Amino acid sequence: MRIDIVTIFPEFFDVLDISLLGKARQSGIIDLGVHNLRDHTHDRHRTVDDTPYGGGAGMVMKPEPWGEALDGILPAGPGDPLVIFPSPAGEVFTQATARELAHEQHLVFGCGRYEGIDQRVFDDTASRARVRLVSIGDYVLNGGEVATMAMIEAIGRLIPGVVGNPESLVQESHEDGLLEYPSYTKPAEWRGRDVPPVLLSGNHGAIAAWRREQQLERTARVRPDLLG
Ligand code: 6GU
Repeated sequence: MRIDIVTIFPEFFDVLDISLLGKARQSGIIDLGVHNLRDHTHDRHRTVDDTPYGGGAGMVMKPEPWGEALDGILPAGPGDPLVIFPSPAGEVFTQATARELAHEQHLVFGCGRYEGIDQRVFDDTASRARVRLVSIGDYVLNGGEVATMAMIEAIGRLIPGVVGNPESLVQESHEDGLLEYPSYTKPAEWRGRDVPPVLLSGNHGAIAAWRREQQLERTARVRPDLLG
């Protein structure tokens, strides 16, 4: 998968060199390009924002640097790109979104800052590529960078070959619509706390039933909204 990111904080994405995603990049499963929006400005101050037409608080990101940056990225990648603009005004990103996006060949993330990006950037981009505005939850961040990082991690680990053991993907929170069951490892007793005896029983049917029960109990207690 090819991933391009447009941002005024390219250093933010240096951490994608490490961990599982870093390995996926080294092995060529993920091909990442990080682009500084300010490289597409042509004034002495490298200006990316201006005051809003119609007045109001804050600044709006100017369309020209965005247009030039995306002009360079969209035709260069493979096939039919999907452009994601992280935005608290977007559709909410879930595990289902991550699964869907893991099949894409070329994702482009446009990280806005300040009060937003000139609307014409979305409209112009939508005239030559698929565009989605995506939020990572009901709270406000200062910009799209942290949201992009979260989405790339959630999507990247679903790409075949990124997570070593594919079994570990199906056994976790949200994959079956429930929260994960509690996990234990050695020692069998620690600070006076025992591992639930069923897990030491060797009875695989009983273990599976106990884990399911734990998932249901935990989901009902913490996230009743998931049970519908
Ligand atoms: Cl994608 N962007 C910003 N700025 N804030 C958010 C968000 C995205 N998702 C939740 N809050």
